[in-house]
Amino acid sequence: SVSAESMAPSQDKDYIKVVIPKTEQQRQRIEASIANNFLFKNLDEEQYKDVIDAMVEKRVIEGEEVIKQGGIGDYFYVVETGTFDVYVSKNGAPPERVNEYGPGGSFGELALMYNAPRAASIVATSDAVLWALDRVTFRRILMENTSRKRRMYETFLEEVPLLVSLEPYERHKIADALESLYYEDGELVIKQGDIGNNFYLIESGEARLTKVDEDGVEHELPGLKKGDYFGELALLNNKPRAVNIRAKGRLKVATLGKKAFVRLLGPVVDIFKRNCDNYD
Ligand code: 1OR
Repeated sequence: SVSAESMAPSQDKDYIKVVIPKTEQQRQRIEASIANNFLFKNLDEEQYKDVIDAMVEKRVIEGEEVIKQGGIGDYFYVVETGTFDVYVSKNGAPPERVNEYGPGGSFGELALMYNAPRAASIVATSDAVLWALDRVTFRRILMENTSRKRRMYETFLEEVPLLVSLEPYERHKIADALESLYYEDGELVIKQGDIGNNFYLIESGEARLTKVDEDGVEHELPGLKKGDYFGELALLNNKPRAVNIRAKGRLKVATLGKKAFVRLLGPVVDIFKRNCDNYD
C-alpha cells in the first residue's frame, strides 16, 4: 500500500546534510532540550551530531499557531521553553483541546512519519523557543528508530486491558518510552521494601507474587500473566514496594521509568486507583 511504502526507510545515501550554523551555547541548549526525549535515544555519535546541526531555532509569541490541522508536514519540533496547547477538530466540529506540551516535549512527527496531513493544531500559550528539524533529516535519522519501536509494541499495547481506553496516539507515546527486559525463572523483578522506580507490563511469560508478613513468613499471592501490569503502587503512593515479584519461567516485561509513568499514564490513574481496592 501507499502508506507502507512511505514508511520504508530511505536507502538513498546521496543526501546533502543540512547544517544550520550555531553557537556552542545554542548546541548546549538543544542538548538540554532533547536530553530526556525518547525519540533521540539510541542515536550514534554521527546521527546525534547531524540532528543538532540540522535544527533551527524558532521563537514564537503567545497565541501563535505553530501547526495547523490539515496542513502539510514540514518540520518536527522540540520545545526548549514555553508552553503549547493541542487542538483537534473532528468532522468540522469546533476544535477541542486534547493535549499540551512544555519544555522537553516534542510534536509534529505524525505528518512526517506517515506522509499525512497535520492531525492537530498547536498554539503557543506563552512566548516560547522551539528547535525545528526539517522533514528530510527527521525521516533520515529519527524515523527508523521510532517507527520500529511503535510497530514492535503496537499489537501488544492494543491488547493490554489497562490501555484500551487510550487514543492510538497515546499508545504510540507509551511505545516510544518502553524498554523490554528479560528475567530467568525465579529471578527477582521487584523486592518488597525497595523504593520503586519503574512500572512493568508483562509482554510474555508469568510472574509470581509473594508477601512477607510481620512475622517474616512469606505468603504466595495470585500470580500475573501476559497483559497484566505491576509496580504502579509504589509510584502512585511513594511507598516502598508492597510485595516480591519473581519470574515464573522466562519472563519478558516492558518497563517505563517513573517520570514517563506519571506523564503518559495520567489518563489511567483512576483505573489504577479503582483496581487498588481489589488488592486488599
Ligand atoms: P502532526 O505532524 O500530525 C500535529 O502535527 C501534532 O500534534 C501531531 O503530529 C502530534 O505530534 C501532536 N492526536 C494527534 N496528534 C497529536 C495528539 C493527538 N496530541 C498531540 N499531537 N491526540 C491527543 C492525545 C492525548 C488524540 C486526539 C484525538
